[in-house]
Amino acid sequence: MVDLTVYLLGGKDKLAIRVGVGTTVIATAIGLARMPAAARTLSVFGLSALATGLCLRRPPHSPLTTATAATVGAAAIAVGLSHTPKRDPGQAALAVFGVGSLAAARMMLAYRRRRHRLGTRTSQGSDWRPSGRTDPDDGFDRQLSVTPLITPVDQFYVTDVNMGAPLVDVDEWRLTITGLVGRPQRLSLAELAADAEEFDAVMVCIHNPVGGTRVGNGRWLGVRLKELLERADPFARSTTLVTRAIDGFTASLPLGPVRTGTWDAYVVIGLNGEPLTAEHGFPARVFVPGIYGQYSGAKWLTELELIAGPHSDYWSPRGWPHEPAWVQPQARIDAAAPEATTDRTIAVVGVAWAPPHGLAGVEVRADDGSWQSAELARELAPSSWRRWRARLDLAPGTHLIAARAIGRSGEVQVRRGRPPFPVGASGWHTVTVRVCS
Ligand SMILES: Nc1nc2c(c(=O)[nH]1)N[C@H]1C(S)=C(S)[C@@H](COP(=O)(O)O)O[C@H]1N2
Ligand SMILES: [Mo]
Repeated sequence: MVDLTVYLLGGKDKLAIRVGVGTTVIATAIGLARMPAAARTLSVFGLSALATGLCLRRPPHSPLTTATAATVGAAAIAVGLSHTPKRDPGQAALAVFGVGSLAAARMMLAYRRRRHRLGTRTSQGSDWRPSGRTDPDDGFDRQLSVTPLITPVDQFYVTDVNMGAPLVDVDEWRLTITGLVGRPQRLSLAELAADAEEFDAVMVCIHNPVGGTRVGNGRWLGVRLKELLERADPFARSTTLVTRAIDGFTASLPLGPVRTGTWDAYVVIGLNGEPLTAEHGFPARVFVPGIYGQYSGAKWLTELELIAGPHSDYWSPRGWPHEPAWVQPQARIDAAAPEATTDRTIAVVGVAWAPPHGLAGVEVRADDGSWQSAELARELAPSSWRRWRARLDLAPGTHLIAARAIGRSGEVQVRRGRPPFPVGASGWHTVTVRVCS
């Protein structure tokens, strides 16, 4: 179902859900209008109470949602009370007043959190700003600006289980390291920022179809998990690191490779020279370059817990394998068009990635022709994507162009197509071009 939705909607999933909810509300309203009056009152009351409860639940969302929820809730209670047989106007007023003040308090809290989110100040009151450049040079010129080397934050895909990003009050927020540790930690954003370093890496959603856009190349600012965990002095018997987020999402990683640094794992606090945005997990998230986002990228992080034995994560009861899935080498074609000079020469450009060890090469071919090496732009980091370009001289007619990536460990992107479930999509990305005679 999810694969099909992603395939049909691309990055518009949240919009589609909103439209779906809107349609359901209208359909429900029509249905209610045709019900007998008594049943209608009861249903309106029940549904409104349900909607209000859902809107007011944690994690906190926007003040607008809260205000709407409160209004609907108060109206529902008023309607409910005015239809009770022995109605007492005093009681009704009291109930509406009660709901109103609860909602007002809740709304003020949401406003406060929003204010904190918009400010980028840490609890120490000092501004911090990642130092690195965000427009690195890979040697390819603007001609390749079809796909920026570093994905701008507003173009970076967003995938999570929430309709809106949770808002976090950074003054109150702490990252705790708990469980089987000798020295539990409570770290503020400023404390994390003190030890953060920048790194370039591609983040991929396991739902990304071949050629899809649920992948972004970021310049991240993060603290190595290896160092954070050392501060907490983990007990020898701890085997699993559970990462927990404010929305109830969890992802666990085997502790061994994270502790030794075999896996390059980070607690990330910045993206592209700025603090994380709410959508991308402000104030902090986990990221292990090379492992798909759902297994390694908990946003709105609150806790790192060390335990002995396995842990059932957010995705486990939903049928996904327990083991973290690794991103396979993949090449994406972003444009294939005749060069300005001759119509027979097709310029093919794209990006390719093979985190965490890096790309060895990208190859392209037309139809069943032989593979030809593409020119690779300079590598920012092994986990970063690389832009590539190739030229194909083609006879007039329609051609199918394919690209494949080859990883440093020798693995070649395979032809056999596979849907994203359960370990990520595979297959070659292909595009069709027409060469005029
Ligand atoms: N707290 C939380 N973290 C989460 C998720 C989520 O639903 N909740 N989704 C994960 C998934 S499936 C992916 S692919 C990445 C996406 O990160 P992005 O939205 O910043 O691109 O976040 C991961 N982290
Ligand atoms: Mo994902």
